[in-house]
Amino acid sequence: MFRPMMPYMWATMQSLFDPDGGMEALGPGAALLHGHALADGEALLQAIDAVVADAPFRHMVTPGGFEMSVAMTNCGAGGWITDRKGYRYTREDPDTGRAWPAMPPLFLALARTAADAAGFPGFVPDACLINRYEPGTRLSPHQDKDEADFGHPIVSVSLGLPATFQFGGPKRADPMKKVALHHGYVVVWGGPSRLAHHGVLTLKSGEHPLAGHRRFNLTLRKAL
Ligand code: MD3
Ligand code: FE
Repeated sequence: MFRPMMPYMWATMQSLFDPDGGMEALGPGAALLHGHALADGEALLQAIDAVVADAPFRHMVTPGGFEMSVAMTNCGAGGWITDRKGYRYTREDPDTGRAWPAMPPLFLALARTAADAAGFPGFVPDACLINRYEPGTRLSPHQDKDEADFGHPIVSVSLGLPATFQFGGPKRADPMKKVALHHGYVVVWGGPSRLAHHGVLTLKSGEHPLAGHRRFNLTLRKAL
């Protein structure tokens, strides 16, 4: 009898057969590295817990006054925030008045190796936004334009429950493609894909062995 595999089992098997994870082009300058973060899954989740002990997750408010369904926090020299005044990077956490927690060395190393593999050598991020999704939450399509220099790529790391990610082109009306982002997947967005519109569809319920009913996403950026 055919028994469908859970997505994380498939990702685990892929990594066993192909420890480098295999690379798939999603668009010009955009590379999906299957399982690049798989071996570090538990350590990454522990590092997130340590950041959150110092800078708790919170639901930020958009300039238009809407509370975001995705909970966020940051680590690194800079952190991305939104409030009624707008979107921007700050050096202090507005909720605690302290500097954002330091970037864990594991985050730096992972961003560097992923960017190297995708053809953006020597990437050194100074900001990491940590997004937490629970079933029913989503991130509507947007562009990431708050960083000082779009010449640097963005490295994203997916952990926990899978999500359907959608991405288009530089214009809002450009057609969107969908791609499933599983635990351990890393995507590097550089070159012409850096200003692509993108979003995350409503998270479906489920249970991940390491992350429970949650999805986490790290976006590592050179923002300042
Ligand atoms: C394509 N995060 O934090 S990661 C964000 O899964 C964000 O939480 C999503 O969009 C998430 O801004 C998507 C993939 C991603 C991140 C940044 C990009 C794709 C991107 C920047 C430019 C183009
Ligand atoms: Fe984004």
